[in-house]
Amino acid sequence: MADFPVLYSFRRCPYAMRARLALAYSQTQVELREIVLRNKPQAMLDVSPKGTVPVLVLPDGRVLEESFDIMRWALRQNDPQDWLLNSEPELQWDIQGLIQENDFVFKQHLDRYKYFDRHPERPQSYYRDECMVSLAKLEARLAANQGYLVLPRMSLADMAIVPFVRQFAHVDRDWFYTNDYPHLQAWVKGFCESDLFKQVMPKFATWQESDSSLIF
Ligand SMILES: N[C@@H](CCC(=O)N[C@@H](CS)C(=O)NCC(=O)O)C(=O)O
Repeated sequence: MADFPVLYSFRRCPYAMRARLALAYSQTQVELREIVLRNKPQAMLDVSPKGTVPVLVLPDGRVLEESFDIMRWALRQNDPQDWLLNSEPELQWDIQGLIQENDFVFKQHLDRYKYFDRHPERPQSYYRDECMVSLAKLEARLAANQGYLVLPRMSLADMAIVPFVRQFAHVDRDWFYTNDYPHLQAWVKGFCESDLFKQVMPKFATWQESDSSLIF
């Protein structure tokens, strides 16, 4: 299947999810290889020894091994609603800043909140409060931009970050949907109910080296 890019992915991983969202939105077809993190295929490690998903292998042999790079690559192929904000270049730094905070600050706290039993030095509520520092900033942005993060319309930032906030919401749904963050709740709910989200979340069978291709 040399003509299609190959995407190594793990269904529930929020990084892989954001890559699949951008690929689906841009209508870029790929050969999807669903992996198990505990048993990564050698074919993936051969092209990307760091061993994280997502990884996108392009037909010309280039390897993209950061989810944000995969998103940007996909949107450069086709971006019908200008998620890249090419029409507002001064806001592109804003997107970068939001994603940096998400990936390097919020994600650390999210992991501790989700797997609090592995971090017994503090109660779970402490890790949740740490998450809320980042989430309060998102709530303010969503309130100011009619339900979106950067402009009153969808952008790359929304799609790159909402899979992580969904994960946060699902740690304790009752708490999330009864807290004082109505815009955050509506944003996550709208995402979970969207056709695009459903499109990237079917149950993929795990890829075996001998498998025929699954085009996504
Ligand atoms: N900076 C990477 C992070 C990707 C990442 O950490 N993915 C996790 C899964 S959610 C992973 O593959 N972890 C390796 C492992 O658990 O063995 C990106 O943006 O693609």
